[in-house]
Amino acid sequence: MKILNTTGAIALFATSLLLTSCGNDNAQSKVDASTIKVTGTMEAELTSPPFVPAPVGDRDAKKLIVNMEILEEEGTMADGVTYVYWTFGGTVPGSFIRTRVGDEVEFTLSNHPENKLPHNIDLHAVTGPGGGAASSFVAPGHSKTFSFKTLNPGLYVYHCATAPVGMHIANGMYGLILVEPKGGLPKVDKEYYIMQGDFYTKGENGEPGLQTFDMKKAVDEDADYVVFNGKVGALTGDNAITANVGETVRLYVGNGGPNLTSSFHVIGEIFDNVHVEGGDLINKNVQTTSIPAGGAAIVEFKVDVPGTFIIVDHAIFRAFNKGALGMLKVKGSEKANLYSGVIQEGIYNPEGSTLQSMPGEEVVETKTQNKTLAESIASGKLIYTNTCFACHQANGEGIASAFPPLAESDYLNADLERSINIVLHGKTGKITVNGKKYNSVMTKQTLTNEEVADVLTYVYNSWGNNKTHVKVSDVINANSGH
Ligand code: HEC
Ligand SMILES: [Cu+2]
Repeated sequence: MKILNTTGAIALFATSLLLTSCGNDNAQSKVDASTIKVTGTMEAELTSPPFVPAPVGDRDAKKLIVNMEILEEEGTMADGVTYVYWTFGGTVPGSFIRTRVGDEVEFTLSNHPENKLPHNIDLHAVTGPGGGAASSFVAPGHSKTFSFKTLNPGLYVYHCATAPVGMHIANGMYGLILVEPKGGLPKVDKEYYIMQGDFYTKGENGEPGLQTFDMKKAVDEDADYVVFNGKVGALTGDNAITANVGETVRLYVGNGGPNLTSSFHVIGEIFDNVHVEGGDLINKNVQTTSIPAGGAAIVEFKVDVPGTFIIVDHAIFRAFNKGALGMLKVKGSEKANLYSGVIQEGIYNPEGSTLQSMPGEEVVETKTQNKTLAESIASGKLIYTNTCFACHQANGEGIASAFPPLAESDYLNADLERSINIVLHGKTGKITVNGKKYNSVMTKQTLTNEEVADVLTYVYNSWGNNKTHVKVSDVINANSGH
């Protein structure tokens, strides 16, 4: 006990020393950076999300040429929903820029001749008026060049700052610029680029067709979509980011806003390190990190077990109802000592196996066999709301690229036995529903045969499906392979 205490005290003391010396270093490196000499010129590699350019490593500070093109173009917001995005480099978020401290960045911003509006760029990594905005205002068919020296290491947001600023940001005009310290950030196995943004459309979430920007909703901060990397499903299914068991993953996470703060979280992972607000302060063992609009964070964690890890804004309705949901797929062998999976499954029934009630209360007789269609549907609806709703959504519409629809599902209607088995045993692997591919995981649902019959009866008798009345005997037969 005593020994432990002493160690703790030494550790504390050492940490405080470290912190103090770090603080000094920072003050120093800030002063130093302006005097760092550049040697040679190189063109910056720019990448589209979720990818980032190669690390700077131990290269010297250079004159770094960045050529960024602004494009206004129609893209997909969600299944059946399109939107005219304004972009830096053709993607939302814009191209990732990677520099090191002391670089002299020569930045050329070109506004494509087919664009309709003037734009500019404010880089939070710039020390200078408007972060460059004042020198980069550019009309369609023109380009502007300005240069700046990177003085502070960190992860910074850039965005358009042309009036109405909120509207330019809301249409997707933001991205990240990383300024690595001298010698670069520590090496990791996988690095990815994720940026959250909120979108405001004339139609409600999911309303099909080309949607235009809604200024009133934007002012009211009443977002229709909250997404990672510009659209629903940018990081799910086949677009998921990947890693292997044992690897260290570093995520450069930004938040373009325009309005909402992100409660960034990866379900089933703990961030070993978070560079808080993208700066030098490192917090350890973090569950959820807060990323303000116009801010960023670097999160790092080692992936220890295989599986699909869901990336969310933990303001959770945004994840399941507005699109802020991504996936990290980790491959490798199971580590039962770290995570067992289900060891045993049993029935938990604290009231005993028969239905009980308080004295004086009338015992409602539950009919277990030979329910009418209407009774099955009514009980199935309750089960659906408690069990299936979170993924397949209120009207069986599902979530693009993540959860297939049950409404007018060709897959569901084609094969009753297969559907029963999916509900009984779960489902993983590639399937195609109404022409769209899914490759995800439906967990096993813990339901009685009767509940399976009822919930499927409800599903089959809703949303344009084929009106099958599923009986308990169908469930028993399907389960035994008949
Ligand atoms: C945790 C999320 C989740 C829950 C809860 C869930 N499902 Fe699914 N479901 C999925 C996913 C994901 C797939 C696709 C699996 C794949 O890609 O292989 C799927 C596939 C299906 C399919 C076949 C594909 C289709 O669209 O017709 C049916 C039928 C289905 N689920 C019914 C249900 C029912 C009924 C419930 C409630 C008892 C339910 N699911 C609960 C996620 C879920
Ligand atoms: Cu703009």
